Formats: sequence, structure tokens, C-alpha cells
Amino acid sequence: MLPGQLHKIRSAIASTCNAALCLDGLELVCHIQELINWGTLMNDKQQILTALREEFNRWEALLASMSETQIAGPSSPTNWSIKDVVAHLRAWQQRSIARMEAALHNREPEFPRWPETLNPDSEDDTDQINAWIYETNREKPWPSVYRDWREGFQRFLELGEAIPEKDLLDVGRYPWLAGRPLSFILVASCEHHQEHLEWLLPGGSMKIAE
Ligand code: NI
Repeated sequence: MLPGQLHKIRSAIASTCNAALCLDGLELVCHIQELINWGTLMNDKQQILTALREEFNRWEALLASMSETQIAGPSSPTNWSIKDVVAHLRAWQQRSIARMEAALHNREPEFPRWPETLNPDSEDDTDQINAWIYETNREKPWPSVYRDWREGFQRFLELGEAIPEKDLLDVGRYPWLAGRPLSFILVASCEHHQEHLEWLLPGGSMKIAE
């Protein structure tokens, strides 16, 4: 998919459901499914996991092609470094991992501690949460940010493998998903990574701070 097409789809999503770009899932993906016709993919565990692995490999290839200086700087609140983007993806992926762990252990999700005044499931708070994630991670060294993101992604894939397909696809399986199947969480994380990667690649808009 061309970056322009993706941006158009993102705009359509934003206008039809007011979903923020960086939520980890629930409101957003139903519209993505309609617009990108992910219907087939959404109903096949191995296709979802293959798409996630390919996305992981694309990020790994990009990061391997750059020096630490290129990745880590320069950085400002309106122009994130690639390190900031990876830390942003890692932060939201922690919530996605929490949902997958909950599904595996048949319990409620135990989310990472974010500011109690902000609601990660509300678009109204997304900008503030993203600013908080940025400030919280901006001083961390790249090797640490990279390791956390990489290990998190691998854990996410392991969890996807460990959960039976029927549980991933069953709409009513997990009450805390409010009528969505767990597969939405996998696809949403894949899509979030894809979106930020598209912005970073040549021809992308370099609009990385959302
Ligand atoms: Ni984002």
C-alpha cells in the first residue's frame, strides 16, 4: 500500500469514528477492517501472525540500516527521533501484551501504570498520553529502548502463537474486550507499527509524532 493511500485511509478512519491514531485497539480496527478489507486476514491466525512477523522484520531492517546517531537524534517535542517512535510503539504495545497475557491466563488485563488522570481508551486523552510517553522515555538510552521494544514484540508473537485460534477469533470470548475478538489486538498493533513505518520511509510524510 502506498503511503498516500494509507494516509487517506487514516483520515477516513479519523473522520468516521473519531478514533485516535495511537490507541491500541478496540474502536479503531473495526473501521480498518472495513476500509482495507482485512476480512480474510482477520479470520486466520497464521495470516495475522505472518503479517506481524513481516512488520517486525521491516522495522528490524530499517533500524539495522541506521547508526545510533541517526536513530537517537536530534529530537524535539514536535519532531520525534526514531528512538522516540520506537519507545512510543513499545509503550502502546505493553497494553496490547497485557491483553494477550490476560487471555492466556484467563483473567482481567493488568495494564502498565500510566497517569491515573488519563484514560488510554479515550481519544480525548491520547495526545496527553503520547506526550507523557515521550517525556517518560526521552532520556532512555537507545540500547534499552530497542531491547524493550524487541523483546516485547517477540513476547507478543509468542502469545499470539500460544492462544488457540478459536479463542482469538471468538467475538464473545473475553468480556473485557467489549464484543471484539482478541485478533483485533494483534491486527491493531501490526497496523500501528505499519503506520509509523510508512511515515519514516522515503515517500512518507515524516509525520511521525502521532
Ligand atoms: Ni502512534
